[in-house]
Amino acid sequence: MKLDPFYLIVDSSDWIARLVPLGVKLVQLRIKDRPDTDIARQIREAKTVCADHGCQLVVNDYWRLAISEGCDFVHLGQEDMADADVDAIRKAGLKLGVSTHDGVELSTALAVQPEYVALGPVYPTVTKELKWAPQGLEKITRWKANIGDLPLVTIGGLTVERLSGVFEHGADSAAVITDITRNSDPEARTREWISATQKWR
Ligand code: TZP
Ligand code: MG
Repeated sequence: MKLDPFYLIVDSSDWIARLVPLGVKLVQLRIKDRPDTDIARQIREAKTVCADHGCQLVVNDYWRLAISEGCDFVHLGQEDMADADVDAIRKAGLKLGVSTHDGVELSTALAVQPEYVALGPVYPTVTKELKWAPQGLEKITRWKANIGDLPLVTIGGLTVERLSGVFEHGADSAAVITDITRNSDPEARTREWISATQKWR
């Protein structure tokens, strides 16, 4: 499968309603520590916006709700994978993306035949406390050599200015939180991402 080169990650359905209509084609709803009822409501809202705008919605962590709400793509970290019922996810027809940081995690990820593998953090990130040091650009090339045609998502500290670096090193898609959601003009920055990723689309 082919992934859009611009992978927006946000922490609410409000962000999705605000930015997806600008032309975002791949978005992850990544909400932490909210009651299931609230997550379910936000998934429904996000799903409607994404359907209206031809955008692929990926639900982070909450795979049971993703199934019950009729979504078609989930993203899981390594810890989530340990708890998740991958067979149930597959039986429900959902696609799966998995985070990786080292070779062992890559093997774990490849064992479930995911639709993409994510590698990060490429650069330092303020979004998440990670035990992993920044991975650097060369590791992108190694990861891509390992996974072949499987799409490689890169994440962590990415900005418009850093896009050429990740794509030239083998990334298929660049995921972003901070450079957009903490920008003084998130709409304008989203448009910059869309146009900057055009040549890898
Ligand atoms: N996993 C590795 S880095 C990261 C996640 C979820 C956050 C990346 O976000 P940002 O804000 O674009 O650095
Ligand atoms: Mg997770």
